[in-house]
Amino acid sequence: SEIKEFIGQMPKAELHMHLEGALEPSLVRLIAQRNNLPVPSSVQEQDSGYSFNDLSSFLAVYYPNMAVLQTTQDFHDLAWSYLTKAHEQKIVYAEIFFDPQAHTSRGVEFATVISGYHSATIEAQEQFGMSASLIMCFLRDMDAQSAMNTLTEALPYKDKIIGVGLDSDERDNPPSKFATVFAKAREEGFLLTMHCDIDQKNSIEHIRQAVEEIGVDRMDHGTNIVENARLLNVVIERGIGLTCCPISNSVVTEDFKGADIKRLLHDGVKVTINSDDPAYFRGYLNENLEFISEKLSLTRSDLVQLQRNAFGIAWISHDDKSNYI
Ligand code: ES4
Ligand code: ZN
Repeated sequence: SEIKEFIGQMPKAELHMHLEGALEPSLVRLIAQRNNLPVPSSVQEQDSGYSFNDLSSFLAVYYPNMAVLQTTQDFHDLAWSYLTKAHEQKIVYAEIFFDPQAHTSRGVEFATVISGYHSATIEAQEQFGMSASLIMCFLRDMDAQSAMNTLTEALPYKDKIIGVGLDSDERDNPPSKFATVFAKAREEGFLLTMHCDIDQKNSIEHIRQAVEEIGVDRMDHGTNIVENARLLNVVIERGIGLTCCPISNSVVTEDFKGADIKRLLHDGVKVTINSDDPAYFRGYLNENLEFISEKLSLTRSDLVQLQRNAFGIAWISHDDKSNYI
């Protein structure tokens, strides 16, 4: 269709995707075989995709699959797989999350993870002229001390990591649990974001903590902010962007609340569209833009605004932004 072509040809930025979530079943199989490891049960039969229907069943496939990732080459190949796909979809700038604790907890060195991922971003710059920056996420279902240890391990690689985030299971793991870690990260010069999921039972309180106690520069998801006029004003005033993931939300939540995204967009909040875990939710950025524009009957001007927002809240210098918008 026309809108699909419009989406495809538009130069785009993506700000919310988890590299480990780009692990396609075919790549799991390939890496398992070259490392002489058992092929995880989730990918044994098919290429038709993974099977899950909510956040915990998703995480129960997502973490075991990562066990195949062992060497620098493995991490490189995973990032390269995403970056080539992103380039095909006309993404010219990407900020990509990674979960070091999901690997260091299995005995993989932090250096192995970061050097594999980083080398792929260098190659993407050289081969495609595409820029990509890494954001290190802490797993919020692990304790704050483990996050702090991870931050300490990351310090020698500061020049390769633009910011820090917070992901995994939000239930009973509020932002305040990581206040000290995020304060230290800010002191070290990292930019800050964190997941504030839309189906969270204390979602407004979590958003409040993220904005007021942690002082985040961005929020991942966070669209429940429509419920609180005061916080909504703070976000608009500070220009805090929201990175939304419509296909992901439609899988792991009852109601993906697309109407909230549209309202925020029209209220001037810097909302963006992203793929989250493209291999798992079976949609890269273009498919997410197609999905949302169909569901919400977005216009071309809405789609352009979503991409202006993405470049506008991207963690790049003002001068670099002018190359894109
Ligand atoms: C995630 Cl969908 C989702 N939610 C929370 N944490 C995550 N990490 C990767 N995908
Ligand atoms: Zn996410």
